[in-house]
Amino acid sequence: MKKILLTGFEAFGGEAINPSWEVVKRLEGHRSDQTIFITQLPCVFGLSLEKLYEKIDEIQPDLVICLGQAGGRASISVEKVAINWNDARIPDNQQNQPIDTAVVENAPLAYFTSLPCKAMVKAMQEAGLPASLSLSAGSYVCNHVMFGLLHHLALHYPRCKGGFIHIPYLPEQVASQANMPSMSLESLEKGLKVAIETALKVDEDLAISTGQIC
Ligand code: PCA
Repeated sequence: MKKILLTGFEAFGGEAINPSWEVVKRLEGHRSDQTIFITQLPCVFGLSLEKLYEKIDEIQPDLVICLGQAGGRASISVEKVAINWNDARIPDNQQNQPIDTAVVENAPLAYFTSLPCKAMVKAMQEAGLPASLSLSAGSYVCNHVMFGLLHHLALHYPRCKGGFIHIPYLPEQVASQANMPSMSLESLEKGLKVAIETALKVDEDLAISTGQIC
């Protein structure tokens, strides 16, 4: 029985919902060979990581995938890299706005995901869903959470795979905006199921090019 922890964020930046939490709620539950646990993270520097570490220590999962909204992106993007740098474009949900600070002092400058990211992207593409590899999770709360996750796993849970997936807006978030990409909850759910299955079964990532966004 594999234990999987999925996280989604609360809404931020003036939005009423966050698609990452909407889709994660649909994925919770037991299946024959796996249990998916979910938790919502606050869109707050520091506090988001405290909550994530608490859940990981409680559940002791085999796989952790954190999800977040990337408004403006058109595909489900599996993040390759997390950097040890906070640089907030807008204040978080508790009005913190760190500029040019480390996520974790005296830690590596960056981590690569331990997910088989190319295999996950390819599997979603083959299932007919727009998916790509992303080379930057930004420098806001999502990158902060991804970096903290990979540092925590490297130090305390080296056998647990972890990483981050950014997802587009939901259609209702962009209904009045011309030319803003979105993806339906049904497609997001389908894509993430494929991504999770692939993350569980593939240990060595594919040596192929899948198409990247920078
Ligand atoms: N997206 C933000 C933080 C929370 C979320 O869903 C980000 O990309 O940093």
